[in-house]
Amino acid sequence: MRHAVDLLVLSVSLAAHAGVLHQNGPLVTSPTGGTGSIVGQPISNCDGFTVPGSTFVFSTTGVAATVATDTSLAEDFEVPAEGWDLDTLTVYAFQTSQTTASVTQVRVNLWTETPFSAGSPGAPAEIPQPVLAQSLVLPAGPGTFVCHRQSVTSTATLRPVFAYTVSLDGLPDGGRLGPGRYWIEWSCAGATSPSANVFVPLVSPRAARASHNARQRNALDGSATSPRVWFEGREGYVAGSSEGRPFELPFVLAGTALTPCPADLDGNRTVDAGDIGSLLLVFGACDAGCAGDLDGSGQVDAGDIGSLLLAFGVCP
Ligand SMILES: [Ca+2]
Ligand SMILES: [Ca+2]
Ligand SMILES: [Ca+2]
Repeated sequence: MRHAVDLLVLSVSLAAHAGVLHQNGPLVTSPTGGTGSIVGQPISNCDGFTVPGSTFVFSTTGVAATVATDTSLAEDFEVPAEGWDLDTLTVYAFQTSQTTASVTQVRVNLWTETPFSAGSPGAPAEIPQPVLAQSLVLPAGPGTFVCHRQSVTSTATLRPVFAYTVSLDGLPDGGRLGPGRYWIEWSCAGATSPSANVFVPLVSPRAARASHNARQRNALDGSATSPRVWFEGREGYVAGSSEGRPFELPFVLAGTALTPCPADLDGNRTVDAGDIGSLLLVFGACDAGCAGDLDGSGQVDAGDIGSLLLAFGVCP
């Protein structure tokens, strides 16, 4: 019984640190703006965009991220110095004419460089590869209604967007990421009728985020049969006449922001015998604050072994 109580206390103290790590939104432009049959419901209106040289207003309700058509999306995020332990990814999606949550599966991958592929505009000499050779194939879960996605001016269109939250524990090292810039890639599978296409709405209002740079894996010319390549998404892009404009995609990363763990000398987030070995290798005088001088005495000695033993176990 005593043991069970201790475990409960442990899980509570861990849960206290878990939470939203990155919020790449927003999406809802009016929490109660729906009219007609969706009166009072939250809506997400597109930001209109007039294509240069014309009067046509581009209104991007969503961009494709469909397993069946081999299309996907990627967005970037920055992990700070101590690193993160990712738990979940939440993405937002709708399917044409679907009124209930219809996405069944989310496929996820991770990149440590901007996604490019052979044939991408501006592709580097060495084409980067995703972290996983095969994307994670994850059940989409029940889906939660978020808002209705609509054109610039409509407030009564039924195009319900649902949030889907999937586990990232299948990423290498259980989703633990060191500091740096990453890209998360995702694609969805859902109902096949009336169309298998799954769309992801854009961050709205657009001005809520700077540095728009979402990437799409799709056909450069928009044709269903053309090769899929990575490129920067541009709404209103018309080859030869309009460069269009980049955009952002909403997503949420949740998990734990890792805290400093100075006794973890080899950086595996556990203080163990390996760290004692690392400490013995640097035994002796050193500059204050050197790795291994855990008590800041200006030398690595028995006192630091004591400090290390006190920190033994999984880093917080
Ligand atoms: Ca971005
Ligand atoms: Ca260690
Ligand atoms: Ca010391």
